[in-house]
Parts: sequence; C-alpha cells; structure tokens
Amino acid sequence: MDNIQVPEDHPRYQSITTREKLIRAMDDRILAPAGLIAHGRGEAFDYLFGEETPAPAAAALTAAAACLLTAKHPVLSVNGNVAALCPEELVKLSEASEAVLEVNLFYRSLEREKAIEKVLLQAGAREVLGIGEKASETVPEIGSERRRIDPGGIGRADVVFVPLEDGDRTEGLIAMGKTVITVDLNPLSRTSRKSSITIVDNIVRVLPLLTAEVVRLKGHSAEELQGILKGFSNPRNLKGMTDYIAERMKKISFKGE
Ligand code: PTJ
Repeated sequence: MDNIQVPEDHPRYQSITTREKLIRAMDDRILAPAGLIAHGRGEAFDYLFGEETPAPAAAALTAAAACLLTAKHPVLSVNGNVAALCPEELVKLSEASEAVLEVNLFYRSLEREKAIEKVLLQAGAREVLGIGEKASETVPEIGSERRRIDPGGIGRADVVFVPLEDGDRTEGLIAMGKTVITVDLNPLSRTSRKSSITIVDNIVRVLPLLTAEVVRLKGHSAEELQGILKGFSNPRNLKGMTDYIAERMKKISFKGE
C-alpha cells in the first residue's frame, strides 16, 4: 500500500500517523489484521480519557514498577500491536527492569514471530524468547496459540507483563501462580479485571512512564517496595478509572437547551 502524506497541522495528525504505522506493520506481518480492530477499540477508550494519562493510572504505574523490581524472573510478553507501536520503549523497559522479552501471539505463525523478533533486535534487544520450537511449554486450559510459552521465559517467570492481552491467558497465567501486569485502555475488559495490576492508559504513554518509575524506585528497599504492593488494590484502581470516565463525561457533555 502507498504511504499517504499526513499534513502536520491536521488536528488528528498523531492518530492518523499511528494508524499508518500500524497498517505498514500489518504489511510487514508484525501486526495481525485483527490488531487494527483492537487498536480502534483502544482509540475509542482513549478518546474518553482525552488522550491523556488518567490520574488514577499513577498508582498502578508505581505498583507495576515495584512488582517488576521485586520479581525474581520478570518477563515482558510482546504481541504484534506492542511490537508495531513501541519496540524501542519496550527494550528500554526490559533493560531498566532486567526483564526478558518473549514473543507471544494469539495469531501465531513462525513468519510473524520472526518479524517481531527482528523488530525487537533492531530496537536494541539482546535476546528474544518464544520463537518457534523454543516455545515448547503450554499454559494449561488455554485452547489458543497463546498457550505456547518458552520454559526459559514465561515458563519460569514469577511476574509477567502482558499488555493488550486477551482474558484467557491472563486467567491461565494467574492459575499458574504468576503475577500478571497488564496495560489496557478498557478498564472493563476481562483482562483488566483478572490481572493483578492493570494500568489503564495507552501503551505508547505507559512504557516511558513505567521505565521512569522503575528507575525512580530502584534505590528503594525490598520492604518499601512490598509496602507499595500491599497498598495497591486492582479492583479499587479500576473503580477509580470508571469513576474518572463518568466524571469526565459529565464535565464535557453537551448542555441541553
Ligand atoms: O499479535 P497477536 O496475534 O497476539 O494479536 C493481538 C490482538 C491485540 C489482536 C489480540 O490480543 C486481541 O484480539 O486483543 P483484544 O481482545 O482485542 O484486546 C486488546 C485490548 O487492548 C482491548 O481491550 C483494547 O481496548 C486495548 N488496546 C488497544 N490498543 C491499545 C490498547 N490498550 C492500550 N494501549 C493501546 N494502544
């Protein structure tokens, strides 16, 4: 497909440019076609937040950073949407948190796994797990291709970061005793509700904020980090998010005559 020139003064410049980036990623086999639909759903929620990080996300970001820092074997799971949108930021988070990167796809094919591995290596990753036969273990009770995990990565992980996920694997990973951190613009999704820590915000804004939070908390003691985790409640944070949307809707709603 030909690239279109988006005028920089277009009021939706950022949104249109991101869409173009995703379309190109689909042509390169990084993004699954359904990833475009998932993105549209995310954009609709982002509109409700005014395309800014909602205030209650701060507590989830801090808890997620504390969780990554207290983990023994943290893993960042990468799907097509995240690889297409922010590979460099993902690598930066992996370096700051000493977490390994593992490709894990719903629409799994060796071609897509290799395309995503390539994009991560180009972004500076030293190693990418989960490619082909390396994903030799399975998450029990999951029927989809997402069940395949790398024994050296998600298989042995105690904390798994699974942004833009579907609910099934979140439940499967939790049932395996793992702590799951997710990023989802939809606070009502099954993934959001089932995860241990849900950051309700756009992945593009979350990754730099989360990396900065990991760096900020690095000098903190294990007790302080545990204290942060004890003080965080995911259901309470999600309620904060839906209340935030309701309040914002009231503020911006049209005034009837
Ligand atoms: O690359 P694959 O093969 O693993 O496939 C990935 C997709 C995303 C297609 C697959 O996981 C899927 O179908 O996901 P869902 O069930 O549509 O869920 C994606 C969730 O991510 C939705 O709740 C969206 O609101 C949310 N979302 C989409 N874009 C963003 C987002 N959340 C944060 N930031 C975004 N940019």
